[in-house]
Amino acid sequence: MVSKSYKAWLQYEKIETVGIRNAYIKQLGNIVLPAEISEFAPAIRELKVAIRAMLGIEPVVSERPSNPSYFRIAMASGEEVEQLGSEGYRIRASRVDAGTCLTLVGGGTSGLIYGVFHLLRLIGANEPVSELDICEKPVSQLRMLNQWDNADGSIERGYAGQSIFYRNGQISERLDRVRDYARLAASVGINGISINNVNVHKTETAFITPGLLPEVAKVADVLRAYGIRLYLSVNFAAPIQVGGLATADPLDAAVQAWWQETAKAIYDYIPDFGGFVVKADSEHRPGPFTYGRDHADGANMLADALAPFGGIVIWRCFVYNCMQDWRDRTTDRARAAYDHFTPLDGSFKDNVILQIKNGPMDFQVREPVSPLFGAMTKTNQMMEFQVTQEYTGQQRHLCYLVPQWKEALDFDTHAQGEGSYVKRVADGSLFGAKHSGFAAVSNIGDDDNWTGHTLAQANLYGYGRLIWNPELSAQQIADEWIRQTFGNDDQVINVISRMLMGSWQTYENYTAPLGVGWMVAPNHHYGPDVDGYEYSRWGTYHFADRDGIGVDRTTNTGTGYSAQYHAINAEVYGDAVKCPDELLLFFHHVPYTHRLQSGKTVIQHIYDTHFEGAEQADDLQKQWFALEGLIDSARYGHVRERLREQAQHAKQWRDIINTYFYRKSGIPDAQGRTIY
Ligand code: GCW
Repeated sequence: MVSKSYKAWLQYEKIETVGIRNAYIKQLGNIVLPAEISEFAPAIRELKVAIRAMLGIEPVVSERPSNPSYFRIAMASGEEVEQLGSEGYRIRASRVDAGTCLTLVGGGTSGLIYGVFHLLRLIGANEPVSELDICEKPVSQLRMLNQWDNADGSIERGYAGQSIFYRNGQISERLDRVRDYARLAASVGINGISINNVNVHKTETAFITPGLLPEVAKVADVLRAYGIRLYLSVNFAAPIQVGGLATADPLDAAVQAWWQETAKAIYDYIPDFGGFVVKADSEHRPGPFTYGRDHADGANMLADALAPFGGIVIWRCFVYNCMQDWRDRTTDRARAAYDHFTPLDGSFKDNVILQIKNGPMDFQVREPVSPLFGAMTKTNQMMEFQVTQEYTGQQRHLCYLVPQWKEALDFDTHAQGEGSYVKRVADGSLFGAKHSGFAAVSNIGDDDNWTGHTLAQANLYGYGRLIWNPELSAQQIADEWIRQTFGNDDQVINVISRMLMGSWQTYENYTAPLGVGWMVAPNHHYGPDVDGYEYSRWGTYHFADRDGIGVDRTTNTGTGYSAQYHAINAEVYGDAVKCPDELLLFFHHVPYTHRLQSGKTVIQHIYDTHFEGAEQADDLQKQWFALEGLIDSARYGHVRERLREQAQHAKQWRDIINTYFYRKSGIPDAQGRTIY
């Protein structure tokens, strides 16, 4: 029996209200399908499964209508082919003789799949379909998930069990779970998955060799059925490690030839292979620097190998010095990606895309947008988000991240004057990029509910929906997800929606304040440790002492990072008076008595938000209690447990942070609350 947590947002609950159900039965009871579309195509199979479950009938499939009202499915023809593109679709209702014809036209097989899922979403929300007139296609081109899964079954930064792709050093023999993942992913428009960790270890380095390609190809087959292309993370030193060469120098002819042959072998097995994801010269991974070459040399060499087959190279910009000395006040990790990559603008091949993390550091609860967006006008770029909650509570805490991502996408870079939003870089329109889009580190594993915390399913869902169309609001996405996951009860929707929407702010309140970040325990990154990274080799500092806190990234007295933004933003960030409160300590080192725009001092803000955050976390539990009996007991009980842990852990955060800053600053809480 498949559990409700496993079904995630594809519940297909039976519609109990007879009137509503009958209206759907009338419209969808007869599926009219042209001979060119197989009844066994994933889109049609999905539709039938859902109709059976939600309407309790077996739909009649025929080539000509057999009912007065019917549901016609077709592939685009004529003008529509271009209008819709292969991923677009149209759903339209029109009057026919004695009834209504609902038509779904898919621009291609992917469009058909997306169209079916759209319609099912509407039915799940009990929306009427007899007046529909919808035309959709994705705003962004590449809509990827990055698995950080290892062949041994572990997942780097995974918080939901073991990998669904691998077991005991091998690609899983049973791929049903991968198929179900593909379904979930396709239902929100994902069209690419890189199936192995960007830190490519020994076994995975050999995925691109003929010995293992047949196994990889089986995964590709499963994904392909749902319109998803397979990508692999590759090891830049593969020519040495599996190719038997003495070097991996990108300008060496033998190395180039090796990658070309390798690409050819890959495409023999996987004709629609997406391409490579590369983490090079980053956190001890090999890369072109070893040979005195730059990142364009490295990326272009791989791009040349993939070009004949239409593949792309996704080159990550997470390159920084992770062994910084604390006495060196000029090296700034935040500056690194920009400093490394902007001089190379225009020198990358057109099948290279730079994958840039949303912020300049590393997926903290609050960071400014990476200044690389808007700084490279002649280079393909894509956004990298982290759906897995490495720094945002590791799926033990509730943290709905769509509002955070939205903020990044709505940021105005001013690269080409007002309105140069990050979302327009990511959709390729701002600089007319050939390739663009999104990637995100996935949050799933083999836990029954996929994501560890059942409510963390909303982040996976939300990621897909948001990048399909960045104009959707976080609220709208939350609402859709709740209806499909938990049904249409108003109270359930209101409560969960309120919980989700406030959860990012709540998490920020009781963790690192005012954009400073990094107050987590080193290595595993869970729980408070204010000085954990302050005294480690990783160069991620808050510089708190008895007088003040924050990192001076201004031009006059600091690292100069603020000047990596276009003038208007540089001016705001560079000025402690104008800088938005939530990012103050990211850009400035200030005394604890510095007054924020909110009117509070920095120290009082720290105390207030921490007391408030812990209360809000406690309140999340109480809100959830109201749902007892309104949702199934298994999911209710599981979430209740997670929220209980969160509430307790939030108190620990509160106390550790507050006592640290009280003892550092010597300034008491104006409200005299308990600080240890
Ligand atoms: O967020 C950090 C993680 C590493 C990760 C790295 C990266 C895959 O702590 O675990 O490595 O970023 O993005 O490459």
